[in-house]
Amino acid sequence: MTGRGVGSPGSASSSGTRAGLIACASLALALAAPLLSAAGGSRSATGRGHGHATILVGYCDYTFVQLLGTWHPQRGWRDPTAVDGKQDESVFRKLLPRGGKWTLYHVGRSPLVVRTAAPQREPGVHGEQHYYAYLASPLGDGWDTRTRHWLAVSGAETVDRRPVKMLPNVQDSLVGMIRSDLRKRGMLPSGTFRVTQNVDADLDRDGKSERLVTMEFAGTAARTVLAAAYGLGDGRLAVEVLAETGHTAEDRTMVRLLAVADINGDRVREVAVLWGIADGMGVDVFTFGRSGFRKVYEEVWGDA
Ligand SMILES: [Ca+2]
Ligand SMILES: [Ca+2]
Repeated sequence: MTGRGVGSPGSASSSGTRAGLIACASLALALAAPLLSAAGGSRSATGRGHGHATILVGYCDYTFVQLLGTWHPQRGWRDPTAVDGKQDESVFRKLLPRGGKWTLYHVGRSPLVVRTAAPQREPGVHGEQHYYAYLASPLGDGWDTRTRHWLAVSGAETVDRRPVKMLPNVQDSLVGMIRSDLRKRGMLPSGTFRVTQNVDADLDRDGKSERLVTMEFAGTAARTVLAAAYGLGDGRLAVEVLAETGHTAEDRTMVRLLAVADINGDRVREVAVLWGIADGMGVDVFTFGRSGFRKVYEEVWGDA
């Protein structure tokens, strides 16, 4: 995998932001769990201004960081094509300088800080450009396939060190509510499933946790669904499917929660999803707000 592209962003999953609502009195209990102690996490993003720095968002595996997109206080979220629409090499090199400092996030792990060597650009098979830089010191061996992938952020003033609570991978009451809601809406296959990721995190700092759950269904309708649930403040629960696998050749073959961190320091955490297709991989980044989740990047690359 060298960061070579197989397609352009934009083929968003049809499941993108389909939200449903559940009325449930017990929800307050489920979602009002306080944040884990911030002890040791007081250096989290502050929400203060960033000046005019552009924040870079990338994907990292063992050896390289690949640019997914950028965030700027005035320009907002932009994908690499928008950043470098004229394929201006100088812009690219300015965005990814040699010795660039990146913070790596992975759900369930403490942030890592790494530096990159000189940047490189490589054309994808459809003519788009992919931007990446090898790590000055590769992460090395010892990372398994589930922890070799990280979300990478550069240019941010702060590091989001608040803990993300990894819950037991069991069908607890909230997972049951999510499953029931999606089943009613025809968005889940029947049959047994297992929970492979069950994460509590206060995305918007309102003191109440949001829930992110990955469910893997077995059997003839085998499928993986990554869903999110959040309270609306009036006793109702909203449920969205952020990513899912499918059965056609173009469908995703794997989806997994990659990272939960406040990339741009606006006090609201973003959610990154790693996914696979038949001949490549990709990452989606979602923001979270009053209207739920919104996808701001979708980048795909492959082995071709
Ligand atoms: Ca919250
Ligand atoms: Ca944020």
